[in-house]
Amino acid sequence: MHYYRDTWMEIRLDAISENVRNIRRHLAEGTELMAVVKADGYGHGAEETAEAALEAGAKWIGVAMLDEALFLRKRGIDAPILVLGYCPPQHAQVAAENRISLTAFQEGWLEEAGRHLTAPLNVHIKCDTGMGRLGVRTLAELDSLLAALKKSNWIRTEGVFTHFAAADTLEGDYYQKQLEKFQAFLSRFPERPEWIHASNSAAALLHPEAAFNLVRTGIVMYGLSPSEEIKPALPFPLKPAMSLHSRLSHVKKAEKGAKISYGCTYTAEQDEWIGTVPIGYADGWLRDLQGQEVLVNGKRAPIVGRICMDQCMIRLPERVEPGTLVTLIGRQGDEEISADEIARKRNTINYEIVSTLSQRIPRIYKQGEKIVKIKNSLFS
Ligand code: PMH
Repeated sequence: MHYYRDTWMEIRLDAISENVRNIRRHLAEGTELMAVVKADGYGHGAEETAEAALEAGAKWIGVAMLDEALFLRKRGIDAPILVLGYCPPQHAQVAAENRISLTAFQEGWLEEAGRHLTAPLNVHIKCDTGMGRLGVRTLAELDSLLAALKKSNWIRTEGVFTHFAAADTLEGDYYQKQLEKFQAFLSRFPERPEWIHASNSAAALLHPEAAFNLVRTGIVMYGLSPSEEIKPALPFPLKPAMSLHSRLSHVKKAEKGAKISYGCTYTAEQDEWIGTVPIGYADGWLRDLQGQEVLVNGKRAPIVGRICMDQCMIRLPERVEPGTLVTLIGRQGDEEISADEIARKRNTINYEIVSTLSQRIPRIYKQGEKIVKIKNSLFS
């Protein structure tokens, strides 16, 4: 696989493996790990991330939708997969045929899914203990769901789960409330399903003792903290897997007073060296990153003027050669620009930064310094 543009993302698969091994070491004996690889592995590549996580000991794969699960099956991933989000019941048979487990929380859904099934389907019951997104909300609702499940011919209750809304804060009251509510839901099961899970990354790392027999970790697998607040409380150092790079396509001297980019929002205050970087908002390098710094020869250089669709301009500390490496996320020498720094600049969270870098950016997969795979979605 080739790519011909001077902008690329590097994904360190060995970093993902190391993060997964560290999480597993931290978990209580008997707690397994579900690698959450929805949204193309938070932008890192679902297939590659799933493979690295499974090799490092993950038992389950978690995705948001059936299409993502089917993609992984097509790519030969054989591990158990759970669709964490809603799947329309008329597609239950497709899930069953591909040994994909679905999330269930409505009686009507069970009835409708049952009408489409001609093979066994595994479901995990979702309890809403305070996230307010999906799930049964009362014990009575759960009781009637369990009664409906008992009558179903093809549907087997393989798991039960909930999702925490505020595990990524140091103040643990809401987490505790949700945990207690989940315990109450669990007590209604005449027989405990095989898999019981609640924890996301933050809960898995901060409360490993309450992890039941499965945790669903996404962000820490990729080497990023669930929040800035809990970063200092994390039990081991995380290794960010993703870095983002480019090369200067043009270097010029802008005379004092020269304007840069659409809208002429930047004016050179003196004679300045300006470099052009071939990455823009259509790559997910959005316009609100104007002013953000990038790394050139180990030094910080700010983005000046508006970010265009495919390019942006930076003010260089000195004249450098066209073709010089530009690091937008990652390390050069002693300087580092983290996904957290980009998130702060954009007033958002690191999850959003890594998962919205567009598929137009080629992905270079590495084990250590060795390139093991190149993916360019424009050609696949
Ligand atoms: N389980 C469910 C149901 C999720 O929705 C997510 C992440 C995870 C586990 C993993 O969380 P982590 O990455 O913090 O470990 N879901 C989302 C979301 O919907 N928006 O941001 C993260």
